Amino acid sequence: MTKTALITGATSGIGKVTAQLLAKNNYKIILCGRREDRLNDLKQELSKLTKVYTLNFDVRDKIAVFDSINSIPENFATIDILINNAGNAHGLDPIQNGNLDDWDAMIDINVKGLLYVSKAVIPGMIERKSGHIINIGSIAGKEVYPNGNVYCASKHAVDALNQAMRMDLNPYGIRVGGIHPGAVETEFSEVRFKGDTEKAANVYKGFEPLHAEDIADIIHFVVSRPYHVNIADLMVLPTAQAAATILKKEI
Ligand code: NDP
Ligand code: 8X3
Repeated sequence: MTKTALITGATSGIGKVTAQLLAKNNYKIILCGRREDRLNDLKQELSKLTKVYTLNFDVRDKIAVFDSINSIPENFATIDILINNAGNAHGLDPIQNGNLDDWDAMIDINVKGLLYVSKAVIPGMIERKSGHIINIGSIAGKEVYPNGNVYCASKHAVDALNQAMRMDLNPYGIRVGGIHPGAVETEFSEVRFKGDTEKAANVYKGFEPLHAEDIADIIHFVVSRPYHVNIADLMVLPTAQAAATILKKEI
């Protein structure tokens, strides 16, 4: 039977390419994000391949999250797969210089947003006693690096929540797994550096980073395993990266 996947952060990077790959593989897709023009463009592109529905909400807005998810029409309402991908880093400053708005954004989007969306989707999974939740963490959720403070804390929280969800949802046959990428070239660094494209491009100079396609391939692999297989935790790095700050760069 055709499965339905709800993907947060589907307007860019890992989420967008995952939507494209799952659409090619015949999953029905619910695309989520704030940038409505991008949602509409992607819907138009993917509708040639599969059935697509869009939800335009900010994961920080809990009323919008619940209203949006509760408004999903009947033919998309059975969410088999939830990909909790929306998230970003905001700033890269030592803790003493940290910007409070950046801190709020990272905690509110990466942690609370993931919780709100999960809370809205999980009841249907519990009722059906089936479902699969993929939480996109980060190498920043497995280790801490200088100036990464609050972003790392938010992704450590995602790692903890991934483990906690797997335990709490175990009685209901719901699979839960985390994927933790290292450096992936997306809009991530542009967001972190507030639109400074040169600074963002520099992050990926001198080595081959992961591409969004690499993570999308892995997400597709994870969600297409037979039901008795749950890939619980995966860290995926570019070959040039050994740890958050250990990169073999050709200069
Ligand atoms: P992008 O910036 O390319 O994509 C981020 C996505 O998140 C966008 O679709 C954006 O959509 C969405 N998003 C951001 N804020 C909100 C919000 N408040 N409400 C709803 N959606 C939001 O980055 P990536 O694809 O790289 O990031 C995807 C995930 O992967 C993130 O969780 C990130 O932390 C994680 N990650 C990324 C790594 C990397 O090196 N790139 C490495 C490890 C993990 P819109 O703006 O339209 O709302
Ligand atoms: C994104 C990768 O190394 O900037 O999560 O934290 S890193």
